[in-house]
Amino acid sequence: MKCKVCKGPALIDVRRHNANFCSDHFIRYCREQVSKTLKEFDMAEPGDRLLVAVSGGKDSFAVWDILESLGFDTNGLYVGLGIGEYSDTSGQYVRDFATGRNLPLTEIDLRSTYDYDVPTASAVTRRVPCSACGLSKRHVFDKECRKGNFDAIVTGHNLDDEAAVLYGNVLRWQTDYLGRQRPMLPALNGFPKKIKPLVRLSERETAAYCVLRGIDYLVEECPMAAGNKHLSYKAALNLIEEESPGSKQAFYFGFLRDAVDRFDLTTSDPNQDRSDVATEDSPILSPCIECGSPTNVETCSFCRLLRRASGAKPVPVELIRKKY
Ligand code: Q46
Ligand code: ZN
Ligand code: ZN
Repeated sequence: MKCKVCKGPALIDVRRHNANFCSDHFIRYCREQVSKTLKEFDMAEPGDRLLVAVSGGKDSFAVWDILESLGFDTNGLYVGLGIGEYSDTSGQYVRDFATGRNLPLTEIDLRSTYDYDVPTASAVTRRVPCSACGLSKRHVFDKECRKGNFDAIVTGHNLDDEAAVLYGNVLRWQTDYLGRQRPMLPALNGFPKKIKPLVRLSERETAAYCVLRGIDYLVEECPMAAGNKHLSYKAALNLIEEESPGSKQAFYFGFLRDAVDRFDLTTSDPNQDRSDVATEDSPILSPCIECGSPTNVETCSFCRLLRRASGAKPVPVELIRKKY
């Protein structure tokens, strides 16, 4: 196996591009893919200040490292979710990464800032853990992005993540969600710009990138992810990809090219507060009466969650895991 670029011994194959790379050229390939994505979807320009949401896993470290290498002014943001040992360990990985590279890091811990954690919020609101978690993270991301006047909030979603979400949404024709599956959501109506620069890289590639860059990441998955439908969608797509390399990329990028514009970015249902994906065509947004975030209802969903979860008796992770 020879590197496509230098013809030296290759370390990794990227079957969907029919290419093999040595370590240096694989790292270069990953950075080029991100650079191409940033331009293609109008995500960021040189000099932009980017707030990178980091979890301790391979994807968020890879995107942070790549954006740094491309010369962006980055700041990490870690949200302590209070998911038992998993959160304690992931927080330590993030701190070590930031300190080791001398990168600025903002930490917001849900328990010490809002007096709740994800397992407790899930129990008291009867939301599945990932729904309570996603709502909390989105609120903190938006708030910190506005507060720090960053140009965009960056998340480490990769090609496998996006293809799996798309697969699930298509399987059930969740047209409300299909419209928001863009790798770049512009800043609108008081919401910051949101970007996913890793959508051209697979999960295997972000893991290999971290290994080759000597990045120590948390391999363990969040214990709340078990039973998450996306895992089975990923497994299904992996089978197809194995038989026909390039299928995931064709599926996701074909959707972005030919179909995403046919779906609305927002819902008109006032009971579903989807203001985080608001556009010019959205229902009128006004400040949440409690936190001031833009919303299409009186009190935003985060503040409604907060009312019920904040100060509630903490619920252990194990109890929630058994339930879902
Ligand atoms: S952290 Fe949160 Fe994920 Fe854990 S509870 Fe679900 S959403 S799985 S990215
Ligand atoms: Zn090479
Ligand atoms: Zn609010």
